[in-house]
Amino acid sequence: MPPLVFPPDFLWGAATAAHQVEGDNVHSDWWAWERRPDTPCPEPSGIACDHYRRFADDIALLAGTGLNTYRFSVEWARIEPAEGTFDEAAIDHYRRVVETVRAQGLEPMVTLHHFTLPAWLADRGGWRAPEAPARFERYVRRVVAAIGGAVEWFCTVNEPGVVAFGGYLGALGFPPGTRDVAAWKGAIRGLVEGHRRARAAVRELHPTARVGATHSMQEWEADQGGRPVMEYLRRMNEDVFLEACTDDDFIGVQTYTRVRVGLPTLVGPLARLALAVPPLESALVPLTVRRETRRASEQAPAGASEPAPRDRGSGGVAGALGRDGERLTQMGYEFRPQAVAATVRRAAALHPGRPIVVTEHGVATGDDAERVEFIQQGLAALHAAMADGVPLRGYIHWSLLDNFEWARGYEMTFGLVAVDRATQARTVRPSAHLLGRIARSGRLEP
Ligand code: IFM
Repeated sequence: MPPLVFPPDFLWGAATAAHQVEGDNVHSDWWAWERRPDTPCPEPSGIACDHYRRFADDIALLAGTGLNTYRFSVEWARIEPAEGTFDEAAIDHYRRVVETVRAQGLEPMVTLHHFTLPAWLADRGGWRAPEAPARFERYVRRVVAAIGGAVEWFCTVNEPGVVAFGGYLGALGFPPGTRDVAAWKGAIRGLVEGHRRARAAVRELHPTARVGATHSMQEWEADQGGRPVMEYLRRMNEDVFLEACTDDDFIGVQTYTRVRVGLPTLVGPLARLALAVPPLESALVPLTVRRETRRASEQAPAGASEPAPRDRGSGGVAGALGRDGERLTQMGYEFRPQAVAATVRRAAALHPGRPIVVTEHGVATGDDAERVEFIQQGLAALHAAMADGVPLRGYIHWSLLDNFEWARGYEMTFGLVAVDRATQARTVRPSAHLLGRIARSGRLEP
């Protein structure tokens, strides 16, 4: 079999997000959330990977593998710790990060919002607050004015569907932890408007930059009965945002697995009816979310499910299988690297001709050989999609470092580079060398 060849200008990278790696993000909503007595987080983020101080070494490690792109986020809560007060030292810090990335010969891709909000905005309702989109735009203008000249790729909002579903419908243990459909829809509106304003601001200040949102997308599968619920969830978690992004310069796709929705056939038409009637929708959706969360914890091994409050779990069991015999990751997800090609194909069908970048794809595993397999199989499936005409421009792996996995704490290990929590020592894993070799040669050996 000949090698699979990728274009010479392909973006090959690894990603991080500020709160997950920097440490001491004390002015953010997550910092407060992790410390509440009823927090779902098994542990606080604390010093994380100390990346705020160690960024230059980490960027050098990334460059040393052979990758050519670093995707990272700038932290709103650091830059604007109190409303209207901008911290010049924090802005200067990110200027230095961008310079360091460039000095290493890497392409910087900057995410403007990756899950965290300044606590002052969260206290007013977060993305539901009427002023949130305008406040986001004001912050984005400060950032782009400071670093825009050296950055050609901007991601406005990371996984807006996850922010809304995970926090405002309370599905993933994210703040603010509200559990109602009105809050969820209010957050969706705020995130869509925030994205639009940020995109316009980037374009005005830096017309040659490429700007887009990064979307959490699943490879969905449903039986006949499950189809209405599946379509509803896909519309609310993915399509409302994808539709708001028809004018973006690129579509960022982030996929980790396949999700199956199955219900007895007779329930299908009833579910379709209920989801179209607002009062019934308000009752049905939280119920479905609870049911799915329970189902996940029944089928996954200890620690691989959505954790109950304060249930630290075991961090996943190697070789664990799901209810239908499928291989599971530490997160309790089906091990399905090729799911990313299904979602990239769907994004291409929804936005014909628009450039697509896989801005995240990765696996939580304690066995790096699985990560190697995940990368190889994912890239092979993506190559086939490109051969069919999908305009894919890059592949960015999640994550550069083992880091703070939100309401799952530090036990989920997604890193190309291992981080020793006690000493902060870094160890570059074989998967990083593999991805770097593919990046350098532009070839995936079969
Ligand atoms: O760690 C997260 C990241 O913050 C957003 N996308 C999914 C990753 C893995 O769960």
